Amino acid sequence: MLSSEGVGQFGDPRLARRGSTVFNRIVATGSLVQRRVGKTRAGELGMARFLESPAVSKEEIVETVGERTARSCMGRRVVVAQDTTEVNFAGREAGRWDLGPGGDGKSAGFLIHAAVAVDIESAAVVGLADATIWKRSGKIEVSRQQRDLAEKESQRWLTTTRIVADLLKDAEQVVVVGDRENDIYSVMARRPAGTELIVRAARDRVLEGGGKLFEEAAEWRVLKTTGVELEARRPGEKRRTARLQVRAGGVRLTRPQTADDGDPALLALTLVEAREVAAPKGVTPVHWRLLSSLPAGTAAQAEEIIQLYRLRWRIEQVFRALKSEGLKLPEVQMQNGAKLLKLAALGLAAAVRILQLVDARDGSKRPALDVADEALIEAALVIGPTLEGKTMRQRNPHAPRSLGWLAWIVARMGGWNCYYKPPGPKTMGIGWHDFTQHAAGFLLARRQLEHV
Ligand SMILES: [Mn+2]
Repeated sequence: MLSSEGVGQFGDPRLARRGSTVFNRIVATGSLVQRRVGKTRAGELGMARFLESPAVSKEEIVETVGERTARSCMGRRVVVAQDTTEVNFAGREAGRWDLGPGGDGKSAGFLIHAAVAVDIESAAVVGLADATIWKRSGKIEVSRQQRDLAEKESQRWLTTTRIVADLLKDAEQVVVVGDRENDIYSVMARRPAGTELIVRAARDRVLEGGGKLFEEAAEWRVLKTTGVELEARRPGEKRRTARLQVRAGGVRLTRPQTADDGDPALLALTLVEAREVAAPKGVTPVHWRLLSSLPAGTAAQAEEIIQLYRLRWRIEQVFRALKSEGLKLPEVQMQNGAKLLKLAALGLAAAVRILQLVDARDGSKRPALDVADEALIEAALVIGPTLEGKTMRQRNPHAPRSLGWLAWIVARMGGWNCYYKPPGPKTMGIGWHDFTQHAAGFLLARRQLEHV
């Protein structure tokens, strides 16, 4: 089996093969619906058996994908964006669906906390580093219980940061980035060695000497005004360039009463404030207060922190590809909760893969090893030339072994004719599926020749 497309060993080569097939079919069809992914009755049953098998766990799927991401991150500077998202099946009762309650306490739902590695240089998604997928237990009614739950769920930020730090220890730099939910004193205070952090501040914390965090920055002078590209966050919205006033300085946060006594009484961090000026009518102006372990002694350093925080949009894009656009996880009809959570793990990995393929088609110079292992690349070196035509337009213009080169081959296999518009996610998905099948055939034949 091709290790690069495996989603786990599961202690059984047949399950490993089945998992790989299901994963590739999800990417190819852009769907999580059993009938579409399975295609035939046999395919449907294969998918059902895979998800039902007690030997298949969402943890092994996530770990397998995470190890691949770790290899791709070696020697690179990466932002690891982490965030929680809820998958909510509105209008369906939690009990009947064998799930826990969603955030509204009524409808069935579950949670995904994911960490996605993003290349700092190119803003490309490198891969899924880690994910925890779980359902809430019991009803959320009592306020005390709600608090406990909130605390338990906030633990994820710390646990995930530690897993990421260990997993990506061979990266040149790891900057863990989180939104306002990540503004938890204990999480910031216990930052693992070898990682940096950027967190959007949610709380107006008390500083050493009695001042307040938000007032502090307001008094600083503007270091520079800079344009920052903001992606569209919802359909109908346009990508725009925001003009941000940048202020920065060092702050010393005091430990809040809610924090653990074991945490340090003071925490020295950098605060960067980015405030949008001249925002267009109808949009909420950007106002970010970012706490970071990185220095911001110069305007350039402060701007770098803002640019790194901005890369967080890529995890939002992954969640959208899994939920609303693309794979449409909340529309899946699968009443077995355990199966559904495994499907969510496969879907999350597939959403990342689809984004990577779409990123790659723009002629990336990054290594093809980001999405495929050495065996697949060797197969591509043989398959590639057979897809080239006589005219210049029909020749692969990219350097062999680059991601752009591999994406060209995948697009051709997906039916792209080298002319007109660039291949879309559908073409890339189908192409990826067909390419891995051809490559598997090629590698099998080569192995047999070697053993003659
Ligand atoms: Mn969030």
